[in-house]
Amino acid sequence: MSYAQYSQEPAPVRQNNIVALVMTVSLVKNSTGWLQYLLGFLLVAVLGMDSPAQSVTDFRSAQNDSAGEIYSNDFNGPPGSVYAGWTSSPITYASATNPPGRGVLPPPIVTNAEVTNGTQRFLGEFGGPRIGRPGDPGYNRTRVDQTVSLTLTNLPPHSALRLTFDLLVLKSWDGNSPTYGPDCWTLSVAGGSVLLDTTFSNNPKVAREGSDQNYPQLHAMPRTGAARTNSLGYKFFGDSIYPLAFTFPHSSSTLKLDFHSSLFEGKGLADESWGLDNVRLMIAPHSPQGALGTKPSD
Ligand SMILES: [Ca+2]
Ligand SMILES: [Ca+2]
Repeated sequence: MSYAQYSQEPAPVRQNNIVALVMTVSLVKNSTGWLQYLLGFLLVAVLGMDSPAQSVTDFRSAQNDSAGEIYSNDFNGPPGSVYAGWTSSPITYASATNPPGRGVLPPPIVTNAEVTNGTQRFLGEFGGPRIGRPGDPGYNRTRVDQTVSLTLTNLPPHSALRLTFDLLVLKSWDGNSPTYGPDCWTLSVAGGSVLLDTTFSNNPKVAREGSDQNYPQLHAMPRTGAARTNSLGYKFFGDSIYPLAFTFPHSSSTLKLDFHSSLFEGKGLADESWGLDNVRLMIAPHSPQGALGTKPSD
Protein backbone atom coordinates (compact mmCIF):
# COMPACT_ATOMS: atom_id res chain seq x y z
CA MET A 1 0.00 0.00 0.00
CA SER A 2 2.75 2.43 0.87
CA TYR A 3 4.53 1.43 -2.32
CA ALA A 4 1.45 2.28 -4.32
CA GLN A 5 1.21 5.65 -2.72
CA TYR A 6 4.64 6.76 -3.75
CA SER A 7 4.82 5.09 -7.14
CA GLN A 8 1.56 6.57 -8.32
CA GLU A 9 2.00 9.77 -10.24
CA PRO A 10 -0.58 12.34 -9.32
CA ALA A 11 2.42 13.45 -7.28
CA PRO A 12 5.34 13.25 -9.73
CA VAL A 13 7.76 13.89 -6.86
CA ARG A 14 6.99 10.40 -5.73
CA GLN A 15 7.55 9.06 -9.20
CA ASN A 16 11.01 10.54 -9.27
CA ASN A 17 11.67 9.12 -5.85
CA ILE A 18 10.98 5.65 -7.09
CA VAL A 19 13.17 6.10 -10.13
CA ALA A 20 15.84 7.36 -7.81
CA LEU A 21 15.22 4.40 -5.59
CA VAL A 22 15.92 2.12 -8.52
CA MET A 23 19.12 4.02 -9.07
CA THR A 24 20.05 3.63 -5.45
CA VAL A 25 19.42 -0.08 -5.50
CA SER A 26 21.50 -0.32 -8.64
CA LEU A 27 24.33 1.49 -6.93
CA VAL A 28 24.15 -0.53 -3.76
CA LYS A 29 24.10 -3.75 -5.71
CA ASN A 30 27.44 -2.87 -7.24
CA SER A 31 28.78 -1.01 -4.26
CA THR A 32 32.26 -1.53 -2.96
CA GLY A 33 31.92 0.95 -0.13
CA TRP A 34 29.80 3.41 1.77
CA LEU A 35 30.71 6.27 -0.58
CA GLN A 36 28.64 4.83 -3.41
CA TYR A 37 25.78 4.22 -1.04
CA LEU A 38 25.95 7.83 0.08
CA LEU A 39 25.99 9.00 -3.55
CA GLY A 40 22.82 7.05 -4.21
CA PHE A 41 21.18 8.45 -1.13
CA LEU A 42 22.01 12.01 -2.15
CA LEU A 43 20.64 11.34 -5.62
CA VAL A 44 17.29 10.43 -4.07
CA ALA A 45 17.28 13.71 -2.16
CA VAL A 46 18.18 15.82 -5.21
CA LEU A 47 15.66 14.22 -7.55
CA GLY A 48 12.97 14.41 -4.92
CA MET A 49 13.53 18.10 -4.36
CA ASP A 50 13.48 19.58 -7.82
CA SER A 51 10.31 17.99 -9.07
CA PRO A 52 7.49 20.51 -9.35
CA ALA A 53 4.11 19.28 -8.13
CA GLN A 54 1.63 18.90 -10.96
CA SER A 55 -1.93 17.74 -11.21
CA VAL A 56 -2.75 14.52 -12.97
CA THR A 57 -3.97 16.31 -16.07
CA ASP A 58 -1.05 18.73 -16.13
CA PHE A 59 1.39 15.92 -15.90
CA ARG A 60 -0.17 13.96 -18.71
CA SER A 61 -0.56 16.87 -21.07
CA ALA A 62 3.07 17.73 -20.45
CA GLN A 63 4.08 14.31 -21.73
CA ASN A 64 4.56 14.69 -25.45
CA ASP A 65 7.43 12.25 -25.82
CA SER A 66 6.03 9.30 -27.71
CA ALA A 67 9.56 7.93 -27.87
CA GLY A 68 9.74 4.80 -25.81
CA GLU A 69 6.05 4.06 -26.16
CA ILE A 70 5.57 0.33 -26.32
CA TYR A 71 1.79 0.02 -26.12
CA SER A 72 -1.07 2.36 -26.88
CA ASN A 73 -4.78 1.74 -27.27
CA ASP A 74 -7.81 4.02 -27.37
CA PHE A 75 -10.30 1.18 -27.99
CA ASN A 76 -12.11 3.21 -30.64
CA GLY A 77 -13.02 0.26 -32.87
CA PRO A 78 -16.62 -0.73 -33.56
CA PRO A 79 -18.35 -1.64 -30.26
CA GLY A 80 -17.82 -5.31 -29.49
CA SER A 81 -14.23 -5.34 -30.80
CA VAL A 82 -11.71 -7.58 -29.04
CA TYR A 83 -8.12 -6.44 -28.46
CA ALA A 84 -5.02 -8.63 -28.36
CA GLY A 85 -3.54 -9.13 -24.93
CA TRP A 86 -6.69 -8.39 -22.95
CA THR A 87 -8.36 -11.17 -20.96
CA SER A 88 -10.65 -11.57 -17.99
CA SER A 89 -10.38 -13.89 -15.03
CA PRO A 90 -13.35 -16.03 -14.09
CA ILE A 91 -15.82 -13.98 -12.07
CA THR A 92 -16.14 -15.06 -8.48
CA TYR A 93 -18.94 -14.15 -6.12
CA ALA A 94 -19.67 -14.69 -2.47
CA SER A 95 -22.73 -14.04 -0.37
CA ALA A 96 -23.14 -14.91 3.28
CA THR A 97 -26.52 -16.42 2.53
CA ASN A 98 -27.69 -19.00 0.02
CA PRO A 99 -28.78 -18.51 -2.66
CA PRO A 100 -26.73 -17.19 -4.31
CA GLY A 101 -23.99 -18.27 -1.88
CA ARG A 102 -20.58 -18.66 -3.49
CA GLY A 103 -19.71 -19.43 -7.05
CA VAL A 104 -17.52 -18.96 -10.08
CA LEU A 105 -18.65 -17.84 -13.53
CA PRO A 106 -16.66 -18.38 -16.73
CA PRO A 107 -14.42 -15.52 -17.85
CA PRO A 108 -16.34 -13.14 -20.10
CA ILE A 109 -14.83 -12.04 -23.41
CA VAL A 110 -13.19 -8.65 -23.08
CA THR A 111 -14.48 -6.14 -25.65
CA ASN A 112 -14.88 -2.43 -26.06
CA ALA A 113 -18.17 -0.57 -25.73
CA GLU A 114 -19.59 2.89 -26.23
CA VAL A 115 -20.64 5.17 -23.41
CA THR A 116 -24.31 6.04 -23.02
CA ASN A 117 -24.12 9.41 -24.77
CA GLY A 118 -21.98 8.03 -27.60
CA THR A 119 -19.07 10.40 -27.00
CA GLN A 120 -16.43 7.78 -26.19
CA ARG A 121 -15.49 4.15 -26.77
CA PHE A 122 -13.61 2.28 -24.08
CA LEU A 123 -12.73 -1.22 -22.88
CA GLY A 124 -15.55 -2.54 -20.72
CA GLU A 125 -17.90 -2.72 -19.01
CA PHE A 126 -16.43 -4.72 -16.17
CA GLY A 127 -17.44 -5.58 -12.63
CA GLY A 128 -19.54 -8.69 -13.09
CA PRO A 129 -23.14 -9.54 -13.95
CA ARG A 130 -26.16 -9.54 -11.69
CA ILE A 131 -25.84 -12.46 -9.28
CA GLY A 132 -28.96 -14.39 -8.28
CA ARG A 133 -32.52 -13.11 -8.39
CA PRO A 134 -34.58 -10.59 -6.48
CA GLY A 135 -36.03 -12.51 -3.56
CA ASP A 136 -32.90 -14.63 -2.99
CA PRO A 137 -31.82 -14.27 0.66
CA GLY A 138 -28.40 -13.04 -0.50
CA TYR A 139 -29.61 -10.86 -3.36
CA ASN A 140 -28.00 -7.40 -3.20
CA ARG A 141 -25.71 -8.78 -0.51
CA THR A 142 -23.10 -10.40 -2.73
CA ARG A 143 -19.46 -9.50 -3.37
CA VAL A 144 -18.29 -9.91 -6.97
CA ASP A 145 -14.64 -10.00 -8.08
CA GLN A 146 -13.20 -9.67 -11.58
CA THR A 147 -9.65 -9.21 -12.83
CA VAL A 148 -9.04 -7.82 -16.31
CA SER A 149 -5.47 -8.35 -17.47
CA LEU A 150 -3.20 -6.97 -20.16
CA THR A 151 -0.35 -9.31 -21.10
CA LEU A 152 2.50 -8.00 -23.24
CA THR A 153 5.45 -10.06 -24.42
CA ASN A 154 8.73 -9.36 -26.21
CA LEU A 155 9.17 -5.99 -24.56
CA PRO A 156 12.39 -4.19 -25.49
CA PRO A 157 15.09 -3.94 -22.81
CA HIS A 158 14.06 -1.66 -19.98
CA SER A 159 14.46 -1.19 -16.25
CA ALA A 160 11.34 0.85 -15.46
CA LEU A 161 7.97 1.38 -17.11
CA ARG A 162 5.45 4.17 -17.12
CA LEU A 163 1.75 3.32 -17.46
CA THR A 164 -1.01 5.86 -18.04
CA PHE A 165 -4.72 5.27 -18.59
CA ASP A 166 -8.18 6.58 -17.84
CA LEU A 167 -10.29 4.67 -15.36
CA LEU A 168 -14.03 5.07 -15.96
CA VAL A 169 -16.01 4.62 -12.76
CA LEU A 170 -19.61 4.16 -13.85
CA LYS A 171 -22.90 4.36 -11.95
CA SER A 172 -23.50 3.77 -8.25
CA TRP A 173 -20.08 2.92 -6.79
CA ASP A 174 -20.33 3.31 -3.02
CA GLY A 175 -16.73 3.74 -1.90
CA ASN A 176 -16.31 2.82 1.76
CA SER A 177 -20.02 2.43 2.53
CA PRO A 178 -20.48 -0.34 5.10
CA THR A 179 -23.94 -1.02 3.72
CA TYR A 180 -23.44 -0.90 -0.06
CA GLY A 181 -19.67 -1.40 -0.25
CA PRO A 182 -16.83 -1.25 0.10
CA ASP A 183 -16.36 -0.99 -3.66
CA CYS A 184 -12.70 -1.68 -4.22
CA TRP A 185 -10.38 -1.32 -7.19
CA THR A 186 -6.75 -2.40 -7.45
CA LEU A 187 -3.98 -2.40 -10.03
CA SER A 188 -1.02 -4.69 -9.71
CA VAL A 189 1.86 -6.08 -11.70
CA ALA A 190 1.46 -9.86 -11.78
CA GLY A 191 4.24 -11.32 -9.68
CA GLY A 192 5.21 -7.81 -8.63
CA SER A 193 3.94 -4.75 -6.87
CA VAL A 194 0.49 -3.45 -6.06
CA LEU A 195 0.37 -0.03 -7.75
CA LEU A 196 -3.01 1.08 -6.43
CA ASP A 197 -5.39 -0.39 -3.86
CA THR A 198 -8.31 1.91 -3.21
CA THR A 199 -12.06 2.54 -3.25
CA PHE A 200 -14.11 4.79 -5.53
CA SER A 201 -17.51 6.38 -5.03
CA ASN A 202 -20.11 8.11 -7.17
CA ASN A 203 -22.54 8.02 -4.25
CA PRO A 204 -22.99 11.50 -2.75
CA LYS A 205 -24.91 10.29 0.31
CA VAL A 206 -21.78 10.31 2.46
CA ALA A 207 -23.43 11.41 5.71
CA ARG A 208 -26.13 8.75 5.57
CA GLU A 209 -24.34 5.87 3.85
CA GLY A 210 -20.64 6.40 4.61
CA SER A 211 -19.88 6.47 0.91
CA ASP A 212 -16.58 8.39 0.93
CA GLN A 213 -13.67 6.94 -1.04
CA ASN A 214 -10.00 6.18 -0.43
CA TYR A 215 -8.76 7.78 -3.66
CA PRO A 216 -6.65 9.84 -3.67
CA GLN A 217 -6.40 9.62 0.12
CA LEU A 218 -8.35 7.92 2.89
CA HIS A 219 -11.94 9.15 3.29
CA ALA A 220 -11.88 11.59 0.41
CA MET A 221 -15.22 12.83 -0.84
CA PRO A 222 -16.80 10.94 -3.76
CA ARG A 223 -15.24 11.71 -7.18
CA THR A 224 -12.19 13.45 -5.67
CA GLY A 225 -9.40 13.44 -8.25
CA ALA A 226 -11.67 12.80 -11.21
CA ALA A 227 -10.79 14.83 -14.29
CA ARG A 228 -14.37 14.77 -15.54
CA THR A 229 -17.67 13.85 -13.93
CA ASN A 230 -21.05 13.11 -15.47
CA SER A 231 -19.68 13.60 -18.97
CA LEU A 232 -20.61 10.17 -20.38
CA GLY A 233 -24.39 10.21 -20.07
CA TYR A 234 -24.94 7.61 -17.34
CA LYS A 235 -28.10 8.54 -15.45
CA PHE A 236 -27.83 6.20 -12.47
CA PHE A 237 -25.41 8.02 -10.12
CA GLY A 238 -23.44 9.30 -13.10
CA ASP A 239 -19.83 8.67 -14.09
CA SER A 240 -16.30 9.75 -13.19
CA ILE A 241 -13.09 9.59 -15.23
CA TYR A 242 -9.79 9.28 -13.36
CA PRO A 243 -6.56 9.79 -15.32
CA LEU A 244 -4.03 7.55 -13.59
CA ALA A 245 -0.29 7.23 -14.09
CA PHE A 246 2.32 4.97 -12.55
CA THR A 247 6.04 4.45 -12.93
CA PHE A 248 7.47 1.25 -11.58
CA PRO A 249 10.68 -0.79 -11.76
CA HIS A 250 10.38 -3.64 -14.23
CA SER A 251 12.88 -5.44 -16.45
CA SER A 252 11.32 -8.69 -17.68
CA SER A 253 10.45 -8.97 -21.38
CA THR A 254 6.93 -10.01 -20.34
CA LEU A 255 4.49 -7.83 -18.43
CA LYS A 256 1.07 -8.73 -17.05
CA LEU A 257 -1.00 -5.97 -15.53
CA ASP A 258 -4.00 -6.93 -13.39
CA PHE A 259 -6.88 -4.44 -13.17
CA HIS A 260 -9.19 -5.75 -10.46
CA SER A 261 -12.55 -4.83 -9.02
CA SER A 262 -14.25 -6.17 -5.91
CA LEU A 263 -17.76 -4.76 -5.82
CA PHE A 264 -20.66 -5.13 -3.41
CA GLU A 265 -23.74 -5.66 -3.95
CA GLY A 266 -23.86 -7.91 -6.99
CA LYS A 267 -26.66 -6.22 -8.90
CA GLY A 268 -24.67 -6.20 -12.12
CA LEU A 269 -23.34 -3.78 -14.70
CA ALA A 270 -26.48 -1.63 -14.70
CA ASP A 271 -25.80 -0.84 -11.05
CA GLU A 272 -22.04 -0.28 -10.89
CA SER A 273 -19.32 -0.98 -13.44
CA TRP A 274 -16.00 0.29 -14.78
CA GLY A 275 -13.88 0.53 -17.89
CA LEU A 276 -10.48 1.58 -19.25
CA ASP A 277 -9.48 3.96 -22.00
CA ASN A 278 -6.35 5.55 -23.50
CA VAL A 279 -4.01 2.91 -22.12
CA ARG A 280 -0.35 3.74 -22.78
CA LEU A 281 2.82 2.04 -21.69
CA MET A 282 6.24 3.60 -22.10
CA ILE A 283 9.77 2.83 -21.14
CA ALA A 284 10.32 5.18 -18.25
CA PRO A 285 12.27 8.21 -19.45
CA HIS A 286 14.83 8.09 -16.67
CA SER A 287 16.32 4.64 -17.03
CA PRO A 288 18.78 3.97 -14.20
CA GLN A 289 21.64 2.90 -16.49
CA GLY A 290 21.22 5.86 -18.81
CA ALA A 291 20.98 8.38 -16.03
CA LEU A 292 23.95 7.05 -14.12
CA GLY A 293 26.24 6.17 -16.97
CA THR A 294 27.08 2.88 -15.38
CA LYS A 295 30.53 1.63 -16.27
CA PRO A 296 30.71 -1.42 -18.53
CA SER A 297 32.66 -3.26 -15.88
CA ASP A 298 29.73 -2.87 -13.50
CA1 LIG B 1 -11.58 5.60 -26.50
CA1 LIG C 1 -21.69 -1.03 -4.15
